[in-house]
Amino acid sequence: MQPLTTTPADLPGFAHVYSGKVRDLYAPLDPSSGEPRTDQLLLVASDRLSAFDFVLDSPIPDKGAVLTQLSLWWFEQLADLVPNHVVSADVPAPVAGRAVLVRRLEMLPVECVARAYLTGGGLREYQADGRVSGMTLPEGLVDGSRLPEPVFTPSTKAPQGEHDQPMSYAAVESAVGPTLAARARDLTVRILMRGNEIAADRGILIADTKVEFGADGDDLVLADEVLTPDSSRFWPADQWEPGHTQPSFDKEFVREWLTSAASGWDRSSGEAPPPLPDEVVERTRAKYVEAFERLTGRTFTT
Ligand code: Q0Z
Repeated sequence: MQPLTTTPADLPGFAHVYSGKVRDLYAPLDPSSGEPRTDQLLLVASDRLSAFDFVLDSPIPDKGAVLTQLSLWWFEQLADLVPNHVVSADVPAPVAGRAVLVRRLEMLPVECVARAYLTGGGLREYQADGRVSGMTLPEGLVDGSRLPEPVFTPSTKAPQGEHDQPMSYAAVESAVGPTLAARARDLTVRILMRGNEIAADRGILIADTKVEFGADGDDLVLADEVLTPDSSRFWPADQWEPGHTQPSFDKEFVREWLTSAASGWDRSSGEAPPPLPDEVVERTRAKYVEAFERLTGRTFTT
């Protein structure tokens, strides 16, 4: 396993429980017993950046705060569609702005993905047999095509380091039951549609998104992060041109530099990528801030 480039913070009053590629999870400690609470979690977004399946050595300053603030804003925009897991954004000083205290939920064992445009794994399925997640799509679609309507393309939750596998809708029904499966599908699609309605005016296309739900009896609660560049593909609307890979709104400078001769890195070598030049770090930070400011209409401040 690669070492994490920004180490999870030591947070008094919290026990570190888990770290993903770019985020860290803590349990609040009960002040009386000192035991971890089982009803809440602290979700901390780090400044780590992943590219080409590697966590890079160069953190992107403020990335965790920008994504946390964007996710909190989206939860508000979506509040009439779905309740969410947020308890409070009042968090310890060392993680101020980039952490959220949340309700600990029984998570559905499914990555809920919706696609409005065809690319990535969905495109590969379509090229194989004209279908995505068992649904037949029109002929003639290419990388970046807008779909006639957004589709639900669930996947399995793969263990860390492995890739999620596409899952049929029937498999989701078997895993969570038909009622929750239908609710997860409808909500995932509506979240992406609402996201694109809002983003359309602001120069960003949201090609696809992955959301996570917790169950509260027969009701679903939106958890984790939502409609961020880490959970979704953001594309610059003015550069959208079906027929080739679209530039990423946030990671384009990183990908361009890492695959250029200047980086000296050979993607096929299996070696870790080198640290990013300061200019690439700064331009990438500016893209995250730009996404936040365009979408929310607010100024990003730390
Ligand atoms: C989210 C993740 C990581 C951050 C578990 N409300 C919830 N209840 C129960 N579990 C979760 C949540 Cl959000 C949960 N993740 C993904 C991993 C840092 C988020 F290391 N895992």
